[in-house]
Amino acid sequence: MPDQAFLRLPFFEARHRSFAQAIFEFASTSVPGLVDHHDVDSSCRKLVRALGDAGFLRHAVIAPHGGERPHLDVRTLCLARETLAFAAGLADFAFAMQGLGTGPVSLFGTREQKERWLSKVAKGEHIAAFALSEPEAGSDPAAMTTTATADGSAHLRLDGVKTWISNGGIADHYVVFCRTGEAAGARGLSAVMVEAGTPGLEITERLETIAPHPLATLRFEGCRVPVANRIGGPGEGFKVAMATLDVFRSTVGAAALGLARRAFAEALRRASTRKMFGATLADLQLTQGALAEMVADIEASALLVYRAAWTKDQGAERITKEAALAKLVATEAGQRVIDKAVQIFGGAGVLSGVKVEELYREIRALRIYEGASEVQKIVIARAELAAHAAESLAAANGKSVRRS
Ligand code: COS
Repeated sequence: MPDQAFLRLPFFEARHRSFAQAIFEFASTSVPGLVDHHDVDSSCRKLVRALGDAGFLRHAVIAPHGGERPHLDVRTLCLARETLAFAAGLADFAFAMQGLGTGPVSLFGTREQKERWLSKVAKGEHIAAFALSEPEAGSDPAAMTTTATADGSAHLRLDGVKTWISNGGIADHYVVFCRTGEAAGARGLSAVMVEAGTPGLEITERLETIAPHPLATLRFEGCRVPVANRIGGPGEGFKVAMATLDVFRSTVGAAALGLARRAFAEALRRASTRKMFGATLADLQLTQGALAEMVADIEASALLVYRAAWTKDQGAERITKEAALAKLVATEAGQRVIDKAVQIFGGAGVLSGVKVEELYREIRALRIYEGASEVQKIVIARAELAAHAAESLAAANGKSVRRS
């Protein structure tokens, strides 16, 4: 579970500590029996149902529509992802997608939309998905070409292809981002909820990845949905997507942290018991150096992840830079930590079925999805350049500006 001493830091309240304890117990006792890497669809369905029955998905949506609180509590989301990822990447995935797949509704939905789509997700009765990426528009969603055009006054007609869609094929509904043409680029997109089974929505391909999760390519062809399914205003789709990612990007960092903590726990156990050169691996200074670097990476990641989460929970409207830093640092650090754990295991670390081998496959996609590391660097540098430009302008006008 998240480090006890860390949980006593002022980032957290008593409710976070009791939540961490409860989800750790769930992750240790219930999760292992629900994960079957050879049948990820059925595993995800079971995990979602179990997370819903245990009440944890109430934190993935807002109150009073099945959720626990009127706002998404990012610290709780991060604690859930960190703890579930420690147990199994697939359990983290099942939890995370319920939140990301309804994030636009929680943040921008009308009362009717919230009532319709949130409470079943909170109970684990419905599975949610977020469909932003396209074959030619991943890091640059403003370049998307899937269209939603008026079909009479009460309907939209969707045409195009979405890919890398988590829960694709098993989701009950998809938030689909489409070009509606109010303006060029980012200002001409809208978000639309499409329910599974709507004629014109087809799952064209299931995607097999190094760490198997349910992922698919979707095709929309004359797919007719009510205008009432649009989430946010026409032309606000990019803002809806980015504001949702502002909340969920730091939680990707938290998942990386959970995977890294698990790798470290495995490495500590291995280093303490493996005999080598008449001592244990842990007695060798090179091993100690690796362990120390792992701890430094883990603790730095934890601070950035929970700094971003805490800042959002204090009511900050945008935490774009903080979330980007949390995701960038924690996912890159997670990869390094897990790589070192594999090295400490030696040959046993690359055996199929060994936990560190599984972690090695699980961590890789986190440096790519929900904004690749390169995108996070762009976001961070842009924020700094904008702050610098504002300071320079203020100084030229004889004013001083304090950085937020
Ligand atoms: N919250 C609210 N609004 C936001 C926002 C946020 N976090 N981020 C940007 N916006 C708004 C901006 O204010 C701007 O609005 P105006 O035009 O009214 O000023 C608009 O959105 C466009 O913003 P920007 O100019 O920054 O857009 P860019 O196209 O330059 O964005 C990046 C560039 C790379 C930052 C963006 O495309 C991105 O995050 N890409 C990664 C997407 C991703 O995560 N893909 C993975 C698939 S999802 S699993």
